[in-house]
Amino acid sequence: MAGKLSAEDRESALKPLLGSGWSMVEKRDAIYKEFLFKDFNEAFGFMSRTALLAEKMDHHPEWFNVYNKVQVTLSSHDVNGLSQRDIKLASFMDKAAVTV
Ligand code: HBI
Repeated sequence: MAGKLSAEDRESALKPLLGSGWSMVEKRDAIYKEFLFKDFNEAFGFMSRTALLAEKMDHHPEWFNVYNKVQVTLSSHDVNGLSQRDIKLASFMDKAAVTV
């Protein structure tokens, strides 16, 4: 499985995510985003679709949900930092969040 994001990856793939609401987590090589939905039904639909991809990827988010809010942290535990898997999952989540 590929390793931690290279400097080039961070410039080309991570930077656009940081420009679309994701932010770096303090003291961790991880990214964080808070998603807000109309209600719980939409939030859970987003989580359900994400969960299916996460399971298929064998790569899972760290997330917290209360009602219409989903707080997400992504990092690759096996490389102790960000990998392309996190980029893929974050990009999917951004799309899934607007197609509930
Ligand atoms: N999810 N975010 C994340 N990082 C991992 O390293 C990871 C995972 N889900 C499952 C998984 N690894 C398995 O390959 C085992 O390492 C648990």
